[in-house]
Amino acid sequence: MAHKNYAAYPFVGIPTFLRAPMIREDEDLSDKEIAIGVIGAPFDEGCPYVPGSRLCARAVREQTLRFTDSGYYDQQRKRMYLGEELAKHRIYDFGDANVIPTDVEGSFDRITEGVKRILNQGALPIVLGGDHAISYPSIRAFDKFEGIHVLHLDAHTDFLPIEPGFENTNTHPFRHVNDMNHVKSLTQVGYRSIRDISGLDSMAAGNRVVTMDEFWELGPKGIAGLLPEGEPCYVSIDIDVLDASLVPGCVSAEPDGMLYRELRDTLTAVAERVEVVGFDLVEVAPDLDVGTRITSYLAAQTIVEFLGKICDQPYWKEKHK
Ligand SMILES: [Mn+2]
Repeated sequence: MAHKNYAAYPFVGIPTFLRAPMIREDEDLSDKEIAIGVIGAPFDEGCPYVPGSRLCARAVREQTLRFTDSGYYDQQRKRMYLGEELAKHRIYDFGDANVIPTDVEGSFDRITEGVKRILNQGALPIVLGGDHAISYPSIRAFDKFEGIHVLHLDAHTDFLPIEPGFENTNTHPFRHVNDMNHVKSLTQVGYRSIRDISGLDSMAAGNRVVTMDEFWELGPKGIAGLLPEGEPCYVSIDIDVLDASLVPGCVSAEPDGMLYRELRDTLTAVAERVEVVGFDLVEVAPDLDVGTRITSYLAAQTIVEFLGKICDQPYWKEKHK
């Protein structure tokens, strides 16, 4: 009689992303077929209030141990996703970029290098924050692309002006992104914080800023329709795009945000509309979370469902036969 695989229980084992094999820093990758590379960017010095998102990547990895090793079942579409990627072992966990406290620029350089290492394999990088400051070094890594579009899902626009000595907080990254030559457009969705006035600057800079009222008018497909069809796109997900009631483990949580299904359906529509070339998820602070770890769990589920939809697209299947 076959024995149950006890390692499948979430409290057993070393938490790499979906139990993917771990890649060492100096490892030769030439014999590996890597389609998806996960990297942690455990940096939270950009946080202006209560820190803690440096532990986001670790907590999200742990929550991914709750998913099965044969993919996930989509209740809307009544079928499995991610089965092939898991069965063929195409997902690898590249560990964490070496973040060193107070060495902001060095840490950012190592995040960029880590994302580039994944891109050099022709693989899709998934970057686990950290706070939102890490999207700057992550998106910077795509500079060899002819041009990418950036979709940013967040209650805030993170677009404060850059001043000497005040340029790398989690309220600055999209000001940097706005200035990158390889970034062809920036679309920011979910804007609603009444504390954040940087959205006005972003609009003035010509970016598309979508408030929650506009989100509800447009719907997920309408949001995806703001992006140019078939073009390469990087997606940055702040967990605070979800409503505050859903994300107790996020210090920047705001009311009047998305339901989970609204975020999921938006990401699905985006995966179907553009070619997703990478994404990040940031701002989960596990020590602030409740005992069920619901914020980390929602983050893990968001990533897993988005990845499943990306891997189901014709552009993906063509590239990874
Ligand atoms: Mn935010």
